[in-house]
Amino acid sequence: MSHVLILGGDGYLGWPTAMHFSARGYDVTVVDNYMRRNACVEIDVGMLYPIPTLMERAKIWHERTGKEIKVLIGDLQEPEVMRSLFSGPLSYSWAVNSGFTGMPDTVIHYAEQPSAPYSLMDYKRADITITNNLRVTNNLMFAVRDYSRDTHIIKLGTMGEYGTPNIDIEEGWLEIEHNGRKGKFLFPRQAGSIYHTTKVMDTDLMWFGVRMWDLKVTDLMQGPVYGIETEEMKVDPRLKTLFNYDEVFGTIVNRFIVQAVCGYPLTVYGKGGQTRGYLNIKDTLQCVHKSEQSPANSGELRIFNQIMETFSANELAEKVHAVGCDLGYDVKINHIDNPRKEAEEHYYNPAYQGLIEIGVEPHYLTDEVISELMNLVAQYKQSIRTDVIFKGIKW
Ligand code: USQ
Repeated sequence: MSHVLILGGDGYLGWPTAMHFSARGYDVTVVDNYMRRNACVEIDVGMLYPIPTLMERAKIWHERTGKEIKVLIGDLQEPEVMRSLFSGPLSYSWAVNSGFTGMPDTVIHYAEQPSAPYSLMDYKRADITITNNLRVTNNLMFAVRDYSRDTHIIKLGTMGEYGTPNIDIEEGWLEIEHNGRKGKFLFPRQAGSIYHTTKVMDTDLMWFGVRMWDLKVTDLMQGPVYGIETEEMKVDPRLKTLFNYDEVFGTIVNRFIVQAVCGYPLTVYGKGGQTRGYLNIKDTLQCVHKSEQSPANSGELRIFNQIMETFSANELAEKVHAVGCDLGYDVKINHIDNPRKEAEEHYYNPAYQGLIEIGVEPHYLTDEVISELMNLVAQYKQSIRTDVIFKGIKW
């Protein structure tokens, strides 16, 4: 049985990924230190509904399906914790009884502080973001180098690494002709937050590891993800993924859906021409799974742009407005002063064929999908906290 190790297995994407692989017969281990949950408590932003602990979720999954997801609670910033996952017999008390044997075939790296606004709240949060994201990535690179070079690393990158350049965005690489000579280089990066900057640095670390030690790395440059439900969550409502709609950890589509349901005017930042590539959480799972099935070669940094369609903030607001009004909600659109420093009108033309070519079948943001999401969110309407929707964390 192929062994998949998921770093950051408690998160919005980590837990659905764990169930997705487990349902398909993989041997799955998840590791997390609850950084995201603890940060939500610390800055008091709440989530749409309460979520059982990772241990409890694995237990529910086992009761319902008979399948086992092994759970390790540990901080991957500690090199010894990371190394113990690859070095065979485990010496840590938290792992002793897990039956985990080491040497994953694939490791999926989500173990990062994922929020751009969090990374710019203040110096302390910038430091937490940089320290966590870079140390975990570096620890992973060295653990694989030292113990398990055949392990395929699937790392989550972000489209925000490219910024919004005035040229077409390629899938990771760009051929450049200069003074009559040609070379292939990483596409120029110009991140718009400290968080996004750590993702650029992650990419550079892994590219170094690929060049020096022939590591096998797939980098998935993902856009903002939306959605709640994946196939496996239908097994039991307690298996739903965590869902943020606050300014710090919520992303735009999920936020607009919640805002429409609770009657909060949609928070379009500035002129609203900011265009990004989006994807359904179901497609994140497909993309990761297809990448696992056709791994990068030894000595290859393979990069895919993980988006399925592009929208401006205005287009998203219009879509949510139209569906919300059809469902009887009083949806208003509000343009508020942009707390971020970003281009509000710009050229945006990214390539994103690579994942389709390896078999991903996209879900699109149709009116039906928006209406399903609104109906799901409406079940929790009473617990929506409007005080966390906009605080104006400035860049
Ligand atoms: N925006 C609004 N109103 C809102 C929230 C966002 O107009 O209420 C705008 C932002 O100004 C931005 C765009 O929508 O131009 C996307 O913002 P976001 O908060 O949905 O996403 P972002 O901060 O870029 O980060 C999210 C995830 C991050 C992931 C990234 C992919 O938090 O983990 O890496 O999306 S990407 O944006 O392609 O880099």
